Amino acid sequence: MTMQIGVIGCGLMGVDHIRTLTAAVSGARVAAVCDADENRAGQAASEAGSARVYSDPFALIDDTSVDAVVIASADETHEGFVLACVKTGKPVLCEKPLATTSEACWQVVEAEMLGGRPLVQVGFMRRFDPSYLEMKRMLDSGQIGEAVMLHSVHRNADYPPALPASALVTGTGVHDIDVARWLLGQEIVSATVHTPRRSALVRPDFQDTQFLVLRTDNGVLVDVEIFVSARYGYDVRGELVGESGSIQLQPPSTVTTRYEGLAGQPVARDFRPRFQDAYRNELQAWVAASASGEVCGATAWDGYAAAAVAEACLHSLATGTTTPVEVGTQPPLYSRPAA
Ligand code: ISE
Repeated sequence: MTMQIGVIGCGLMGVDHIRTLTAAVSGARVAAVCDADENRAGQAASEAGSARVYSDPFALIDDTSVDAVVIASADETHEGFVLACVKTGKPVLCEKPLATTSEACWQVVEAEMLGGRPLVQVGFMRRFDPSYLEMKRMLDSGQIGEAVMLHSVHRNADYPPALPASALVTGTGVHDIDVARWLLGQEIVSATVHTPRRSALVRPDFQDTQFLVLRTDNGVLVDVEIFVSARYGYDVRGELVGESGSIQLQPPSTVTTRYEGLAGQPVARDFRPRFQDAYRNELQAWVAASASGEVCGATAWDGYAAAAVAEACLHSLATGTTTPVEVGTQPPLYSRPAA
């Protein structure tokens, strides 16, 4: 069976998902696309060969020939669209964040509990990235002993001007928060945000950079540098330190070039090349799971827990204090082997 997919939001990420679903994912076809900007939606539809074009996202969700939905619209629209998908019983892959507040994420968790089954996967694509998966595999093998610290660097060349200051944490740092929870298999219990002096080169309306220090329930310390005006390119790094060794992510380039007195590797402008494999693996796994009535990857609960930590970071940033995080107990609906 070929799953008929509807994609809501035809910006950078929506179009990237349409291309990947069309060219590199088996068992799926993009059947419908939706964007408030009909021109943009029309162009995105042509990336899929042919697809129905909607400007009303709820009409796409209600389209009975659409089996499953990808949401890649603006962060603040996610909650309403995800809830509509859950109500109609359709599997949904929602780009991160699941919603902009933990309260809104919790509405999704409650809707799934009411329906009796999870339908939501959150687009934390690093869980499908070969280098992060290898890091997790090695940690789980016990080779470096128990984890002690996790260092994370998350830099963007620049940032869309329309995004609010809070999105540095709720939309960017939230990836590192999810990686920490997934990799370590622990909940984060407190967050402290430190801020260095402001660079004169960054947007005046927000604090860039930020340094998050998170503590897990098992005492592991996680630090995350967020820097979204790094200019030179997109750069994600990570090192996990264990009791008897460490595991470091490697940049995905396979060659080093020597040219005009310099040796080096290219640094891409944005996240798409770095996480190309992760996005493809994520979409393929989602299509396969949805076709068999299952879910994989990050659940709505994971989306909720990550949002709760992000909120604690925002509170710490505003108050200068260490802020506790209390996510409670994962509902039994979500008990399954972690993906
Ligand atoms: C951006 O907002 C994203 O959505 C990407 O997933 C992430 O990799 C990037 O660093 C974020 O800033």
